[in-house]
Amino acid sequence: MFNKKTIFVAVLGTLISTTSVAAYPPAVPVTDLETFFGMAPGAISTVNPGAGIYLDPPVEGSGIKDSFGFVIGDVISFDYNFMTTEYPDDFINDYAFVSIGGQVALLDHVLGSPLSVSTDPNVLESGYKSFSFLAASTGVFDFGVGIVDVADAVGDSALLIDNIKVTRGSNLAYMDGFEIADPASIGDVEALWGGFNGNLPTEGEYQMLITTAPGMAPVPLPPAIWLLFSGVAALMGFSRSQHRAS
Ligand SMILES: [Ca+2]
Ligand SMILES: [Ca+2]
Repeated sequence: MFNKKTIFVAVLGTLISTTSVAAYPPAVPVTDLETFFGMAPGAISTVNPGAGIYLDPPVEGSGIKDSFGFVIGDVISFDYNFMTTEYPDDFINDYAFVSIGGQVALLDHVLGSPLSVSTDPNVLESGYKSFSFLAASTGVFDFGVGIVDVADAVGDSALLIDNIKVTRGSNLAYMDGFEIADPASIGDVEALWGGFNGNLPTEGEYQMLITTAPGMAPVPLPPAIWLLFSGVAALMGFSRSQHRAS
């Protein structure tokens, strides 16, 4: 669907750019997200981390999902980096969630992780972290990750995701690092080759970027940077025998 060889760089701070909106799908209403994940209406609001006067409703977002035959006790894990252009002092608490079999759980939020300034000074980020949860029953379930804007559709937030694994006992039962194919997605979701705001994939050469932006578009790096990233990837052992087809 997109050219995976294109190298991207962060524009979270300067997003809502006017030039690339048409090239990327926008975030979608929360009701569309709930349908996509097979959730009951209103499910995403049940994990809203806001409180008191700051309990603003989620308004729009994006997400990815995959499907797998789980056995009770399986451990699902992945790596994520929560990013936002919201100022924590404003208490606009955009949040990310996980979904398994239509059940929703909070992943992270603006006032959750300790956030630090990214390479883009307008972006705060958690840095790559690992998250895991247990499969509570046996069966084939969709599982996925999403992120939502609360209160309004400005002040965008995003997730980098990589290295989804399902571990059964000591065995790796499933793995998706987005090296081969893209997961099912809704809203503004991109497979990125290489780094984003200096964050390299935690597995392989590709990672997924999921945003709340109405057309937040990563922009290509100039060719010299492209080569630099290639070198870094090789040095860190991320090179592969072949890239995905464009
Ligand atoms: Ca927001
Ligand atoms: Ca990967």
